[in-house]
Amino acid sequence: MTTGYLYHELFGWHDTGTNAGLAPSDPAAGLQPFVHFENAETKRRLHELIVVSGLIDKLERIRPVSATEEQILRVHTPEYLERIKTESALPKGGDAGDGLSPFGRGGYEIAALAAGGVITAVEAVLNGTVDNAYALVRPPGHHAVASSGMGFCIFGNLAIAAKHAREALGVGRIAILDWDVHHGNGTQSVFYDDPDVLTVSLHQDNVFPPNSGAALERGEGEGSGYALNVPLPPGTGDQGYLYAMDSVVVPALRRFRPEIILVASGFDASAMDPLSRQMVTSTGYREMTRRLMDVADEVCGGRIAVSHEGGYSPVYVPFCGLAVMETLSGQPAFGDPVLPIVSGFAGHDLQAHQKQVIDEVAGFVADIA
Ligand code: 6DK
Ligand code: ZN
Repeated sequence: MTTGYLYHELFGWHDTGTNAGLAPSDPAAGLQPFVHFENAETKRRLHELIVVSGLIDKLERIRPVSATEEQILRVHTPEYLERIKTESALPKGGDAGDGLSPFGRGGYEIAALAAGGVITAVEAVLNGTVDNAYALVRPPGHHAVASSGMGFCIFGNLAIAAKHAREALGVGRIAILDWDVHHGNGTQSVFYDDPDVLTVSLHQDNVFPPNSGAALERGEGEGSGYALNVPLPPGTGDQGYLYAMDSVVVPALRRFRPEIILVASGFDASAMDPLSRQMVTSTGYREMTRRLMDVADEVCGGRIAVSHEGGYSPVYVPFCGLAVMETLSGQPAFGDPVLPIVSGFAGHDLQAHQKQVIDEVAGFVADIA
């Protein structure tokens, strides 16, 4: 088993500043400056754990190539691309659209490297250089829509890679699973009317974006039925997530039979995350990856390309990411010293109100042709 791994130091240099990703600091309102939640730490520490654990020696390092303007324009409008390039050339940079998504000078080049990194990882899987791949990119991408960034995202990294696979590499059907705790609204919007790209988002019910990702968002026109949303109640843990994998994700992938599975992998559903209220442990992420690999073996020759999204616990994101990469590469567990604490929390079992939501969405899987 060969697993590709992509990381670049420039991803750590994407500058989100000190407005915390909530609102600009405002002393009169009592809002103190605070480092943006989407800062380099979680991802840099994940990379460092990959190195220190020795897993790096078992992975095939992939070098990112920047996305071209043509590739970015398959998802974004020319006006938006120009605005990002213009703001990126300013001494203090700019914001991708909602005031939560700042970037420093040169942010365009880093965002283009992140999008290009996901393209590079997807190409490596498709051309058989590696069996599967993990792109540890930053900034994240799954909230970005055609004409704007939002929610810490500048370009829709996975959407751009999926479009590239479809339009330049001739791939037919693609499935995108998003297990970031926030709704993958941007990715979904790009393929909402497209029956050849199945999007499945597991997220905490109505966290971000506001009023986005309801179970009844199911695609439109020809794409009707090819968007699935599982809005999990707060407090959902390993067993709830695994039940969603077993009763929605895996059956949907079996019916859809994609040629490759892409994953928007945030670790903000973890029990340690400051921005959400879910309970997932590194064991949960390990098992979700295992189930995904099993169905990928069945339907698409094991082809999986993972793109990093959110996750805001500097302590826990590294162990969750390591668990995913160990599983992808078939390597034994290095160990997670936080696991005894988080798996000791009550509430990991599947609860009735969680099951009810998941079962409702499971009923939609039969509409996939
Ligand atoms: N906003 C992401 O993890 C980004 O999905 C998540 C962005 C969430 C912002 C949520 C939030 C507030 C809260 C209070 C007031 C205003 C805004 F894209 C990823 F990085 F992956 O808490
Ligand atoms: Zn998120």
